[in-house]
Amino acid sequence: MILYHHAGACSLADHIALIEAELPYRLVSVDRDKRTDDGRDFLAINPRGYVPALELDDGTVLTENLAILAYIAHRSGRLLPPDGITRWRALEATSFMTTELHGNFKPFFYPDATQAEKDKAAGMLARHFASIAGQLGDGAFLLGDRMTIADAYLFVMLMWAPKSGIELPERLRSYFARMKEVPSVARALAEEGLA
Ligand SMILES: N[C@@H](CCC(=O)N[C@@H](CS)C(=O)NCC(=O)O)C(=O)O
Repeated sequence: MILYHHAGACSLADHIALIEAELPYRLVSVDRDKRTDDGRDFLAINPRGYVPALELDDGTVLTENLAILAYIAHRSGRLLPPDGITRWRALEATSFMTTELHGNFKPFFYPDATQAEKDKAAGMLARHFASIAGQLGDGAFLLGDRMTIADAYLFVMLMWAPKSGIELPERLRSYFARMKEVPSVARALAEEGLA
């Protein structure tokens, strides 16, 4: 499989998940001009122009973080329990993060965003991070003792927060420090030149 990605972008979640799932993959990097590092037009691969995109071995291209993460879990039998409430909580948390967290980071990425837009987004992000912090229990991961797709995504959101001036609750700061030491996370960071 090929993961089309950009270093430090939300595609890092899928990269972490592929490593954790022990699925074979190759990384192809996409630049801001939508060119791949092997010289192709990324818009011909994903006309929406977003990373991540996952090219399956038969050439099918899957897009959208939630779908790609769920696919990785399905293919590997890891990162999502087969049934039980934790499976649905993991999908719930990942959906919340792809929409409410990721969506509210957008003003920090757009150079033409106003300070008022950034302030509003920062307030929403602080509320949403507090709500996620409230979900953390005693386990090492968001939903207990086993890593799920929600952890891969949460890690990226937490990595973005300080760069956007968002102060995180202490519980999320220690969660982030723990996650950085998880071998799949450390390897993904190293492969993206972020270690
Ligand atoms: N709805 C998409 C959003 C993906 C997305 O926003 N990707 C960003 C990187 S984190 C991107 O490729 N941005 C490029 C652009 O806006 O042109 C998903 O959840 O996969």
